[in-house]
Amino acid sequence: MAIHRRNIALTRCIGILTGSQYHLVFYRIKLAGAARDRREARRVSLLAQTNQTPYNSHMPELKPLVAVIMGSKSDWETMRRSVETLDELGVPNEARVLSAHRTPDATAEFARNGAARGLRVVIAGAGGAAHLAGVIAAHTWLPVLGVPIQSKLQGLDSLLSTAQMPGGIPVGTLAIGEAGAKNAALLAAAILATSDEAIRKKLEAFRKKQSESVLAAKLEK
Ligand code: RP5
Repeated sequence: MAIHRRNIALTRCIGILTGSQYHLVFYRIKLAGAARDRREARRVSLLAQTNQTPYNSHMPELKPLVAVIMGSKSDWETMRRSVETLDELGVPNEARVLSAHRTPDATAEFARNGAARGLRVVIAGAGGAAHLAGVIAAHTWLPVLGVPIQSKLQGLDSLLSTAQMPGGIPVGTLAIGEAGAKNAALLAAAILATSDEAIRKKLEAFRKKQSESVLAAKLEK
């Protein structure tokens, strides 16, 4: 309806234009169309960039609530703990490689669109100069959980780079390495569990099983 009204207004407007004004108006409309096409091509190419890893095919049948992002494919051995834990709790998730430094535009694009795509929590793992979680947090209101990857400096550089955010843009930072990746998934599930009963039940069952296995531990003499 709005488009129809705009077309009528445009036709009326064109009706009182001289020949050269008429061509100018259509030239401008053509330019706007070309700019729109360029924006769309750029959007598609950024998405293609983020879809290059095999990991994002995870649980494709459900809309992901949690995204597990990592700065490099070399982080996967750690970050797969997040995905495995989310899978165990039945939390729909996606995982992909995005780098704050090597793919800055695609990272910002992902962060800006995450909430509209239905994501509710982002887990970001990075090592060394680990700016990934902070950069994602800067572009979204979604809660961002940072996992410092074990690095050449034992992960201390990753921990400080992830945790030491300036006041105003928080990143919830977990432990270094695999424990952090696992706990990030548990914390993401706990955040979702405040409004999702099925996830809350899975989380409670996980805790119960964990307690039982600790109590059942037998020590060798
Ligand atoms: C970071 O640099 C990544 O998160 C990774 O932990 C680290 C090293 O990356 P690669 O050189 O192994 O790709 O951005």
